[in-house]
Amino acid sequence: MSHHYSGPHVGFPRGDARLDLTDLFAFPKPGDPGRSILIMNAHPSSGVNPPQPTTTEPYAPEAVYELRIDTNGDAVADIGYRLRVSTSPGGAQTATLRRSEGAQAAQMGDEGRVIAERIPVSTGREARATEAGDHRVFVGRRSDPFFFDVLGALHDLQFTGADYFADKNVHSLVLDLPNAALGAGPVGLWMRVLVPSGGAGGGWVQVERGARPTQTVFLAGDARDAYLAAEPKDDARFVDVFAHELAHAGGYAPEDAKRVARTLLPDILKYDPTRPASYPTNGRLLTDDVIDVFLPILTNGKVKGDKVGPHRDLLAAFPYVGPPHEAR
Ligand SMILES: [Ca+2]
Ligand SMILES: [Ca+2]
Repeated sequence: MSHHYSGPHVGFPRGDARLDLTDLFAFPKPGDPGRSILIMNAHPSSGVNPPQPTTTEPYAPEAVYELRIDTNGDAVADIGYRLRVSTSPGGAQTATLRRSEGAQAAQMGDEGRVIAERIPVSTGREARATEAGDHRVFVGRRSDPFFFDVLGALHDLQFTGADYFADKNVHSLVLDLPNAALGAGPVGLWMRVLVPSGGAGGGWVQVERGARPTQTVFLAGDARDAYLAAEPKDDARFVDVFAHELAHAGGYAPEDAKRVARTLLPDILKYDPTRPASYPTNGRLLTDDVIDVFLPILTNGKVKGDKVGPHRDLLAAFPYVGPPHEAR
């Protein structure tokens, strides 16, 4: 992740851009330190390989898009915000957001207490917020806040500073919620997508997950499907996969590669709502230059950054992500 980066190499989950998670953001609400903003982005508006727009349908109606929260540091989710979307005959989508807790949150499923329903899935410039008790919710198409010279990355990290995402869109779930809804202390966050297993007994399979940007650069090989289906608590088994790529890309010695790989796993975004956000130490702001954090790690210091900085269409208030671009 960003799964944007993996797209050129390995494509979308099941070949379906709607199932692709791109980026996760978590930061204290500006001007209100008792609340937090969580943003889960999915379904990029454009694929890189082949370079063409993706489907105009925002979300897959059969899928569960979930923001997962670990409140006690064991890398097992204790809270899940579960988004399901339905499509009307006219093509417009509405969403239902549920909150699962405890043992239910640790399992795969779409159950949970309804936080908000009939949320209009926005596709235009206006961002209509849905008020739901002490939560405020937005679902819909927005300007993609991610910034990265993707084509430079594909040309052996020869960066020109061309921001591939400057005119791209994505689909955002934005939550404005009280810190108390996250538990009593620091949390671990990640995202996942479930789809029906199709088996006789019903049930679900996990086809996508992630938290930190830039993880799936490590997953060009056979481990990708296993990684996307896995739970963070089991991520130690991917240390060797990550280390192999670090040794290759950064020239790390084997033990150094393993040491660095362990800093990238489990794939969880740590967030303490009582402290300012700054990736990679605490949460992630929309303006954090995660690529410039990552490139020196990947290359063992040889490449410092991609010469691209944050977008200027971000909003100072809810939903914080900018209005969608007309051109897709
Ligand atoms: Ca837990
Ligand atoms: Ca950058």
